[in-house]
Amino acid sequence: MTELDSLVEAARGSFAQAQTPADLENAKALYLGKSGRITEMMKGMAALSVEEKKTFGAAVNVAKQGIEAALTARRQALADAELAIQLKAEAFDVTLPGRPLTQGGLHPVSLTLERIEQIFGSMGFEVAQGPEIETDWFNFTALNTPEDHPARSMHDTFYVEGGSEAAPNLLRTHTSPMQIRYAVQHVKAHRAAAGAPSEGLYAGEMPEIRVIAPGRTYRVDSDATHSPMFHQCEGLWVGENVSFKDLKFVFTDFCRTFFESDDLVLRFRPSFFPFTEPSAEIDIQFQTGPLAGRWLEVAGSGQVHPNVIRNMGLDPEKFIGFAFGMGPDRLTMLCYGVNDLRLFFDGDVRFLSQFQ
Ligand code: 2NL
Repeated sequence: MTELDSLVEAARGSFAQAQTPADLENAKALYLGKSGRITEMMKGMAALSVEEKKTFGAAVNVAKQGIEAALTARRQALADAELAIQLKAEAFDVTLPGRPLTQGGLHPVSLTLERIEQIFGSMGFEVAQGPEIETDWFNFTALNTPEDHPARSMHDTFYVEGGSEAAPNLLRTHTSPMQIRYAVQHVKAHRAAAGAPSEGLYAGEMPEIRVIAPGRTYRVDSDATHSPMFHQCEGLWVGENVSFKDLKFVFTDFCRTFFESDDLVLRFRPSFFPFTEPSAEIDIQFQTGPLAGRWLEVAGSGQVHPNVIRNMGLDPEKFIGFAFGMGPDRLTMLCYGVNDLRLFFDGDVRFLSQFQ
């Protein structure tokens, strides 16, 4: 073996020992670098004769190409090994079962609202929805609420920008304003259809107003049983001959269907609301089950105040009716035995998923 052959062998050997690209580049420097063995040999050729240069130069070139080939091969081998390690680290098992998609569902309060709408819908009530930012007129004044009523204070109501001092805007404190809007529209449409003048109180023919207004409402109040945002569903039935008897029938039927309890009984307890006269709280009592025997307050109600009938554009000598208001959040708590209202609005999936 010539000296050049053993040099190529030695280079191959040290390249093979290099375990990283950096090791390999260091080993390369020993042979092909500025003062590497091959480079030194080429420099030394200056002293040789022309003939010697030819033969020795050719041999050195062959050796240099051999070393370069070994270097290239080792570089590739190290790169392949590195890629193999990386692929192994990033590998995933395509045979693993997929993660199941969790299916969402309606919020428990939405389920209650759907049930309320369905039951009253079956009794001929329309569902009216409208603005949550209201005017002072629709939220208070039209509902016969006096100027100095505590509900109108900054402590109890969220006032918002956009109105004037005389007619401020606010977040509605109940859904009654929507019933006023609905009634005014209803009266306008039917007096036009009857060819009656559009001014003054209406005392002509008109189909009955039968409507419920479900939705979000807002009051400055926050503890385990009060949330600054809560839900309400109000109902209104106005006609020429609608009485408390009808209210009792409709609401009894509603409660028995809603709570799926045919022997449930109702009690009307005298109360006061500015928009109704007379007014009553409605209590229910289950005869069986975990809540049996206790009176539970579920709604406020009453005969619509003549001033409110007037603000709908109707003549109170001709039209009469009843209204009620209930809290779907509280009804949902009763249905499922939930004791903290705030759970409904925390958005915790562990709680909400129990209602699917
Ligand atoms: C309650 C009390 C009530 C009404 C709401 C009403 C609506 C119109 C006219 C007259 Cl447009 N009244 N709504 C009447 C009585 C009671 O709610 O405690 N709600 C949770």
